[in-house]
Amino acid sequence: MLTVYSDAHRLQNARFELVDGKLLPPFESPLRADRVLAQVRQAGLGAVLPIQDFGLEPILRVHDPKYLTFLQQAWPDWVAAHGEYDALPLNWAVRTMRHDRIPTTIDGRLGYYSFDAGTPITSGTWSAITASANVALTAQQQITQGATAAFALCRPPGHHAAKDFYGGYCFLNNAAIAAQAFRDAGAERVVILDLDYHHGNGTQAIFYDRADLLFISLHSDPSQEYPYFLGFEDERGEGEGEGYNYNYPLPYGTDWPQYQVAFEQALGQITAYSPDVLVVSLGVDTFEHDPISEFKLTSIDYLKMGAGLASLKKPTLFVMEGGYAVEQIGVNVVNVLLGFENT
Ligand code: SP5
Ligand code: ZN
Repeated sequence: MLTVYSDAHRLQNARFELVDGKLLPPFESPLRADRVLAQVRQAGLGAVLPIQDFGLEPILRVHDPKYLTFLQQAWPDWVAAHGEYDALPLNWAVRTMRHDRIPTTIDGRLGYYSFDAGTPITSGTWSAITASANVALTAQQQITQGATAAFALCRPPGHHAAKDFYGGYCFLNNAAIAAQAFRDAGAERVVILDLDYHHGNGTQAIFYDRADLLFISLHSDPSQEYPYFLGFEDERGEGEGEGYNYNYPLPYGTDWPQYQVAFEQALGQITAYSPDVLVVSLGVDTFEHDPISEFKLTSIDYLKMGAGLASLKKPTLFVMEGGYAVEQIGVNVVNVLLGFENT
């Protein structure tokens, strides 16, 4: 299987991450992608391709132009206001407050366009996130041109980012951008299966009213886990999209036998939908030793996950999302890909 990778991910390198009331060394660090790439090479998975630049057009098919302008300008605006510290929001428009006025100054704009304070904007964020989208688009193009599978080694991740807000380490929704690019290249039905530990709230929101994209997510129950405010079982899509959104919230402590029940149900739904192409939002923060998560999948379980995905026999684009156990992130991700290839 071919991998697409760009060194530009290193430009997203925050000094700290606000977590549990502390400013800690970031969980979402450049080391993650470095380790995955090293394992791709060590396992001899296949060629590693550089990115092509697709410009802003395919990104604008998913994201709001004003949001992109905000992202592009956020760092210089923040530095002019506060100096060279990582940019974080401090205010949000909850309930009774207004969403129809976009603030003009940087602190207000950070709050308007985000949903958490755990996602720092740095000097290199814009370069890193556009490169990450191009990683997904380059891999997408390989599949459109006939490859049966490809791995987009995206960093920063994307699935928490919606049309016009960021959060959860995500700014541009790489999987959604690639899925839309498949549609624009002629695919009629696309599935995004989100296997990250956290609900893919951004991806769900982007496609919620559409029947041309089936979104299925297996994740930790949002009643007790981030992102808290989306990802429940009763979210089934709206309008034309009704019946094309499925969530499988699972409890803390979920291990492979328990996970597998939901996973196989999802595979059945994907088969019934009969997509032209499958996009997998691949987070390995379901791992038993992940530092911020509560599932219990083992490294061997990821081989079974890959084999299950291969049984669908569809062109498959793997898009890297979360996973924070840096010692094992490479083995876990590559096990999914090897399990897929060797089935
Ligand atoms: C792409 C992705 O996986 N994003 C995840 C963002 C999660 N942000 C919230 C992290 C909160 C961690 N709290 C538990 C820390 C354990 N002490
Ligand atoms: Zn996650």
